[in-house]
Amino acid sequence: MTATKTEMAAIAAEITNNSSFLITSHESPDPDAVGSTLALANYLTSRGKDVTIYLQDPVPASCMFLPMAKDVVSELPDRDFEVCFVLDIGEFRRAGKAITTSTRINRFINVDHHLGCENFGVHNVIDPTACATAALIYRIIKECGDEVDYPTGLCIYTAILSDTGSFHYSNSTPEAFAIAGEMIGKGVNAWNVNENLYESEPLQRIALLALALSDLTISQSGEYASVTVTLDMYEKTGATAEDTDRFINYPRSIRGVEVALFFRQIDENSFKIGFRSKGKINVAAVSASFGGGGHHNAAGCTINGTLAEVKKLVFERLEQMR
Ligand SMILES: [Mn+2]
Repeated sequence: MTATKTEMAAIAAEITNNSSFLITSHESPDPDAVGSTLALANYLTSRGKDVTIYLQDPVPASCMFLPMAKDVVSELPDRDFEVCFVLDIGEFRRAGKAITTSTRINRFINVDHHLGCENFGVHNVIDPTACATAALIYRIIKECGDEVDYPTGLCIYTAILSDTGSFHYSNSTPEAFAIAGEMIGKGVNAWNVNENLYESEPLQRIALLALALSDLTISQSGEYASVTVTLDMYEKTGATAEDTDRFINYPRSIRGVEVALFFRQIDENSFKIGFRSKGKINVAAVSASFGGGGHHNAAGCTINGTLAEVKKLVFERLEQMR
């Protein structure tokens, strides 16, 4: 923790001593990526700093209500940057080539809560016990001796709400609740955030969900359950792969199910398979047996074949690995 403390002080000094900053996060940004990026952007702007916010992929529609979301650029401006904050990245390569191969960025500051993130920054704050990267942004603001204002707080609250699964996951730490509580005290409206994140679904997503659930499959043991999205379903509904986020939570939510599966067709003869475990079964081992990767509770792989072949293969492997 001492090293982290020193790093926090060094980051506070970098903020004080520089006037312009680049802030970025990972590909396909989730609400913590967007929320932590915009929280820092709002904070630095409130201190009169010149801020460039770069994300290689678009901000999801559900996050467009966040302050400064419209200021995010998808192309790096033609200029030099002294300091680039890289947030919630997991692995440096996920920052994208424009960032990782840039000759115009002097130094990186790495702020993350992913276990095993490499120390690519001149300063690195990596705390896997943090509920969200946005909690680390909160700590940085406090380290600078400042209070979090409403716009910054709205970004932090949203990021924490999302990364904790609305305070359902085991990373719903005392700090997560404490920061969230403080932000509500600053005027953040919990219903308004929920409405933006979870009650503003595009119609085509729900139409796709209906089709995905129509292929709900449960193993004989009742421990494994899957849903499926095929190319045909996209065509029927006008939805895209982006609309499939959290579909896997439905089979997981069934009583007795230990592992949920999501079969998502990517071309004529291949499927991406997502695995979510409730904890008893290590799905990283299952996905690795198909050449994939992941963690104990969340993993994925790609398998070639027809839907029937791929489903049979995966369900049989799960039964074998019990
Ligand atoms: Mn995160």
